[in-house]
Amino acid sequence: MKIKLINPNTTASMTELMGSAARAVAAPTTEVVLATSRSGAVSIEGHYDEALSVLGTVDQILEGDPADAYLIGCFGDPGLLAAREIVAAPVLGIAEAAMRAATFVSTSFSIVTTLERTRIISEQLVRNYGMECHYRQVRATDVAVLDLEKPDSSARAIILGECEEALREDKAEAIVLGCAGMADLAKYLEQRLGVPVIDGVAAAVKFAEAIVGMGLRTSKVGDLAYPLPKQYVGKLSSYAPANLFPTAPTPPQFTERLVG
Ligand code: 2AL
Repeated sequence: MKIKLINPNTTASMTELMGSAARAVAAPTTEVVLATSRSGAVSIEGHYDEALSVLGTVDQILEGDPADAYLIGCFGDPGLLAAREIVAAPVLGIAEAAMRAATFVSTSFSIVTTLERTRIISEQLVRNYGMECHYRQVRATDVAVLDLEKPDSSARAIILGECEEALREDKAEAIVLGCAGMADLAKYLEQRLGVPVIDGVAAAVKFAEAIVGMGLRTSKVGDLAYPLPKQYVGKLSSYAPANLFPTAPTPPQFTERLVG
């Protein structure tokens, strides 16, 4: 099967890093295709970065050969539900995949993430995914996303220290890594901490293989139905649904329903 792993930030070296993590766990019969967004921020560290990343992800989903599943490789899962609307193939976000994996191997996990300002994004995801009773805390390290890539940065030591605090203070039983750029740290941390350390990229690959293997597709009834056909104006006019993908049937107008 073909899994397309999309990096919603525009830093190609980070895509390669997550690609290595994805391929390390993928089945021999799985082809992992990598895609880096061509538009938007070099790193995603806030709501604005996230919101503007979504079009780059949409472009990557709609371009090229169709895949059997799509992965959004950023821990905020930016645009996840929008992406699920526009294709029937399963779309997985790495944050959701990591948290769900953590619940299979622990009863309480903490998330170790990047900047303090991204804490709220992770906390909102915890609530959205119904994870409140499975998690202990979001721990921000104030490590910038792009610093994760710098060989001479202290990022690795800082993250290890924060994970140790999570075990000691939160009594966490597992660690969820809160950034795709941490994908290469999972094994390093696990060996030192002695608890499961979950990288969402690897988790998303394995869940995607399972979901595709079960023949499951995204429901096109209700919330995740294809978008309604309508006009889009201004800079986004080319993103009008009818130009790009199948559209949902237009709902009856209120007056039509009254009449009939
Ligand atoms: C991320 C991530 O996974 N990729 C990115 O650019 N920003 N997440 C984060 N918490 O900083």
